[in-house]
Amino acid sequence: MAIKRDGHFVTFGQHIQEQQQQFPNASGQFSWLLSGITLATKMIASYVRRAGLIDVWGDEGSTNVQGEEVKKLDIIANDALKRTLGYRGNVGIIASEEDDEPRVLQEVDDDDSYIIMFDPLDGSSNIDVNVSVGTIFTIFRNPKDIKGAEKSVLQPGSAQVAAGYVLYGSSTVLVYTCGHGVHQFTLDPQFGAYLLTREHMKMPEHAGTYSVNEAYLHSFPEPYQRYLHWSKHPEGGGYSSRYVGSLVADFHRILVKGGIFMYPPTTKQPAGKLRLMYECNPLAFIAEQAGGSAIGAGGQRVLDVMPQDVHDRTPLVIGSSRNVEEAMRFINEPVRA
Ligand code: P6P
Repeated sequence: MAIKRDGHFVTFGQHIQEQQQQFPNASGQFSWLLSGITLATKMIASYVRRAGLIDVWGDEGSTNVQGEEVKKLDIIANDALKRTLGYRGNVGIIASEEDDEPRVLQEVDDDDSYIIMFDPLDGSSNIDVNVSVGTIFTIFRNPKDIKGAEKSVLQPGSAQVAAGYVLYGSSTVLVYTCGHGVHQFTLDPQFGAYLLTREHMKMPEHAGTYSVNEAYLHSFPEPYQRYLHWSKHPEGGGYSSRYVGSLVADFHRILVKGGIFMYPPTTKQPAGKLRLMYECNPLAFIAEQAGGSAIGAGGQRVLDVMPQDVHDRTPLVIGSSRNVEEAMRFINEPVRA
């Protein structure tokens, strides 16, 4: 149910203004920036909701820097975000998962300049079969003392000033944090506005659900296999399994209901499949703000990882704090023969 304050719905714009008050020296530029992202996601939602009626199914014909088939909707989403953010005077650098290199929009040298990174349409291969997809974004300050976009974007996740995602699911929901809690908005197609529907979200400390692609079980490192065996065993966790195969959908379920998601290293992708900057950092920021945890390679907190390249990948274990602790007890153990 949409939340009301003094009898009125709370829009995303209003909420950002309220949050703005937490940043005494903010100049209102930040909310202008976020409104550019929400505008783009409304455009993306309109295409996603008409897939099949308009020609947005299938491949565009090229492969991206990740070596993945580019879907028609990937291009539309990428263009919508770059177009709406391109006119926001305080965006210094844009980095998209779809593009080879970070794109310097403008050399903005005042303090209020930002870097925006995004995965414009995560899980886009699910579009053709009507499964939820998502947009993931993260915002950093653009450091004045570092020259060159390639270097400026290489910041640890702990330096994020905001992060969020939009899930194009049974409804279109936007979830974001700017370090003061996690808040959810639902797009009202009649108003064309995102209305506050959950505020100060807290992930349940524990839940009996795990989420992983078990097809790769035999290529996971042995401690992960041991955890998964325990998690489903009646004398172990006795957990059930849910796996959509669209990261934003799997994460959102865990944010609301608890549980654990993992994408371990595999033989094919020993560094993990998921992208550190565009996927894991934003979701880790949200998870921790909601009381959960997010762990990357070598048991390191995702938000502490120092990126080497904007397209770095990482293994990911994310979710309810006690579920992650349980898993890490197995994963941190020495490999057994
Ligand atoms: P797999 C989608 O391609 C994606 O990047 C994430 O949305 C999702 O969690 C993951 O890949 C699914 O990967 O190997 O299970 O198909």
